[in-house]
Amino acid sequence: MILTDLPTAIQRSDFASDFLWGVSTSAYQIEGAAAEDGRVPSIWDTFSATPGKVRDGSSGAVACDHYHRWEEDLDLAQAMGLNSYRFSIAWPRIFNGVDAEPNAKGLAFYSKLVDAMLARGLQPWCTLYHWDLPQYLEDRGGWANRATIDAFLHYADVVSKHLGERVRHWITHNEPWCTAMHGNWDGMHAPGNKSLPLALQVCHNVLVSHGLAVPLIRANVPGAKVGIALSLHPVKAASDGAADRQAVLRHDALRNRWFLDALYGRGYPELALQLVGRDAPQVLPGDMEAIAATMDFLGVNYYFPEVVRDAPEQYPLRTSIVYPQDRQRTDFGWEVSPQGLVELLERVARDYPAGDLYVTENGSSYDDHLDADGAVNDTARRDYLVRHLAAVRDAIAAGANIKGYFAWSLLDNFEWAEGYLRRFGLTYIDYPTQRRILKQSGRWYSAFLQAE
Ligand code: IFM
Repeated sequence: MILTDLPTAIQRSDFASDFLWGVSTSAYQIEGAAAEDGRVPSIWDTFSATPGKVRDGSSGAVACDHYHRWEEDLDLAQAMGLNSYRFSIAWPRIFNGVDAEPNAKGLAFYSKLVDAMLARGLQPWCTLYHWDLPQYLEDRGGWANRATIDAFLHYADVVSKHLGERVRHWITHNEPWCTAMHGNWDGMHAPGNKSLPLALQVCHNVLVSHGLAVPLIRANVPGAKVGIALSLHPVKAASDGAADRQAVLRHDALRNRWFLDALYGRGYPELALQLVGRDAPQVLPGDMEAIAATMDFLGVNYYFPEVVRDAPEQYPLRTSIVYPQDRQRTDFGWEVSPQGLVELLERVARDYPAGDLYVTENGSSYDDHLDADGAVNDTARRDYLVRHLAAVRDAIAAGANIKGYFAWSLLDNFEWAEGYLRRFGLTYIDYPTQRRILKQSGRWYSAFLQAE
């Protein structure tokens, strides 16, 4: 069946029959139950409790109460017709101290969650680190301390052994740019530091922990596919001028190539190293080889392109992000550019050809409201979804090896420094009652997936 009321004619049969259709979530953003069953504080509990850090003063203490409502949430994902589900493990539920034994209750929660996914025909995609570092590790220097690499490997070892072959797809880290740069350079995220050298060291250590985890997970889980999810942005020049076009190269070198080049065995880009100079991270012998561990897939998280201009006064990139007036934007102010996704996927497929590609996040934030009849008519998000699926289809037609798409997100949730002010869900959460209401976008995705 072709759905005729769509802005762009698109149907599931445009994609391979084994294409993965999913949604993404993360532990701190949805689970709540922050002090239950032995969970200890993460850096996000500390950060949220610090006045002025989260815009509406909220935290993930309750969030979507998914820790108690997980069955309903997985039922919803199944009813939508999805065949995969991306979630993350809360590290502070698994270990409550540096030398602690694994917390059986924490492991049991994810074990039953994975079993419930499998029972519903949802392929589990497990992310090990989606920003909720245990606070006790931050107290010892966090990701800047190489001991955290060892702690991560121990955590990855325990979790991958416990979940075993029930989980075939593993993502080590979600968006290391955000972990490193928002957490430690601009300070917008936990732990809220403001130091470029610190951020670059964190970034490096996170990537080393990724690379060392890849063979470890493979050894524990026969047949495991292991990758990472990067937040990538096509970078555009603010003008046709030569200076702005050079600015694009500098911005791209740190924003995208820092990760891609290193992961694909080319080391950190020379241009980026020149720009950061003495602030470059300490790299130990063997680190770059570890980071370049061959992955089975790359996860691409895409939201919007970045437009930059030459800005000589800005250290270290000498670029500044600009926001042209003439662009369509979400209510969050992010540019809506499906073409950006086509270009990004084509570029990654062309320049970094090894392994499969998955869009592991893509979505939009609008200020939704419940209509009088109890519906949420988020037509703009529905259109965003349709147009970005068309972009994935077009990138595949151009030769990119894309095997799946995960919409961000199943539920409205705790949007980090924005608290609950931003809604990204295909499902509306009425926070006072915790009622779940599938939005128009979610209903469209479901109809698209279940069309004959
Ligand atoms: O909510 C986040 C998610 O945790 C990581 N990627 C971007 C999303 C929207 O900002």
